[in-house]
Amino acid sequence: MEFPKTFAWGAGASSYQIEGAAFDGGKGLSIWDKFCQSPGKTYHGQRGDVACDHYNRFEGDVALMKEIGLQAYRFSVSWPRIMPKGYGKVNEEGLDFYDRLVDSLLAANIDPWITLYHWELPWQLHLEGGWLNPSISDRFAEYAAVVANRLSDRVTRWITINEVQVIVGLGYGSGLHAPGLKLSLHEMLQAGHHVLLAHGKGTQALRANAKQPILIGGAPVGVVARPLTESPEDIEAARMATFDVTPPKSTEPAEMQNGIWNSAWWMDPMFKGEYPESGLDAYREHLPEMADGDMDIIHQPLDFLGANIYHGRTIKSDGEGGYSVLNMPDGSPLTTMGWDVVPDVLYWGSKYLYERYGKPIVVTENGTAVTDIPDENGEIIDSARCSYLKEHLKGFARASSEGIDCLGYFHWSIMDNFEWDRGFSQRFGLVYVNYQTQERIMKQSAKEYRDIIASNGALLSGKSSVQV
Ligand code: GCO
Repeated sequence: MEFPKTFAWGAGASSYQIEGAAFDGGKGLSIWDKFCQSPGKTYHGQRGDVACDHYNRFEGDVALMKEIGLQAYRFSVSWPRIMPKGYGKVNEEGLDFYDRLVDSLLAANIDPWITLYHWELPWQLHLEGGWLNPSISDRFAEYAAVVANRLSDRVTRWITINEVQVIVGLGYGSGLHAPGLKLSLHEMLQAGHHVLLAHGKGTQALRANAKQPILIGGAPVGVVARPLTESPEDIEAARMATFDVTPPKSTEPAEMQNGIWNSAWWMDPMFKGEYPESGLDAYREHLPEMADGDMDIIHQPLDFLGANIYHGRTIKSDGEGGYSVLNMPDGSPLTTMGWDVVPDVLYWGSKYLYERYGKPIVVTENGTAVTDIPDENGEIIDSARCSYLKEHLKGFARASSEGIDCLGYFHWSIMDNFEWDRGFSQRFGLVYVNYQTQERIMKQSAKEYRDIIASNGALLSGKSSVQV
C-alpha cells in the first residue's frame, strides 16, 4: 500500500479558521467578521477574532508540522488581509505575513500549497453585490495577481477557490454561512456562475504572473457516492449518483433543496467546459445569465482536481437504470458533525472523479471531528481519528494501486480550529488547541500520521479496523 514517491503528504487549514488577528495588521473586514458579529449566527456567538492566533504563532505551528513530518501544508490567503477593500490598495503588512509563513515552511522542508479563496469575501465587495456582482471575477483576478507576484517565486502549488457549492449553497441559499443570504435558485446559480468565472480568471492571472512553472487546481466538493456492493450494477449506480444533478426538492434541507450540493454542475465547467445536460434540464427554469465566451474563461487548463471528501452516500441499483440511497446500518459510526464514517469513499470518489475528468487527484480535505479530551496525563488518544485516517488512506491507496494518479493527501485539519457556524464546537485537528491558553498538544493521530508518512503509506497494510 505505497503511494508514488512524488506523493505529497500534507495537512490543511484556512485563514479565517486559524489566523485570528481579524482586525490587526492592516486587514480589512470580511463577510465572516461581520457574520460572526450578528447574534445567533454561530455556536454560542463564537468568532474567529482570535481563533488559534496562528498569525502570531505560525513559527511554532510550522515546527509542529515539521515534527509530524508533513511534506506539504495547504493554507489559504485572506483576501481582505491582502486588499482590505477587496480591490485597490494593497496591505503590505498582510503580504509580509504570508511571505514569512512561506519562508518558515520552506525552511522546514514543507511545500506550501495556497488556496486563494476559502470564503473570506472582503466586506466592501459584499456591499457592492458580492458574488452577484458581474465584475467580482475581475476583482478576484486582480487579487490573484498580487498574491502570485509576491509568492510564486517560492510557491508552485495553487488552488483557486474552495468549495463553490458551500459558497453558494450555504452563503447564498440556506443562509447558514456568511453572508447569510437566502436567495432564489436563479440568484444562487448566478452567483455560482460568477464564482466559476472567478476561478477561470484567477487561473489566468496565476499563470500570467507566475515567476516559475506552477500547478493549479480547484477544490470543489460534492457528495461522493459509493456502491453498496461491488456488483457492476451498484458500481454504475453509484457513478450515476455521484454526478447527478437533481431538480429542486422541497423535502430536502435548505442548502440541499436545489440540488446545489452536487459535483457535476460545478466540476464539468471547470474540467470539461460545459454545464452538464442533467443540470441544464433540472435548472431550466432558473439558469444564470451567461455571456458568450464565459465557458472558455471558466474552462482553463488545470493540473489537478482537488477533492474535499469526508463521507458519502451508499447507493444500490434499483435494477431499472436508477438507484436508491441507503442509510448506513443501525449503530454505524458517526462523527460529532453527524457524518457517516465510510472509508471507501476515498477509493470510489477518486475513481469516479478520475474517470470523468482525467486529472490527477489531490485529496485536498479529508478528516473527522471527534470529542477530543486530554486524559489524566494530558495526552489525547484519539483512536476514532486514528482509525478514520488509516482506513480512508487505505481507500486512497487502493485507488493509487489501480493506476489512478493520486498526487497528494491533505488531512483536515492540522489543528483544531473555528468550524464556521459551528464555532469551536468541532475538533478536526491532528493537533489539539486549548483556546484559553493557546497551548497545542499533538494528538495520537498526529503521531500515527507521522509514522505513515515516514513509510510512504507502507504501514497501512494490515487488518482493517472499520468493517463497513
Ligand atoms: C469545508 C471547508 C472546511 C471545513 C471542513 C470541516 O470543507 O467545509 O473546506 O473549512 O472546516 O470541511 O467541515
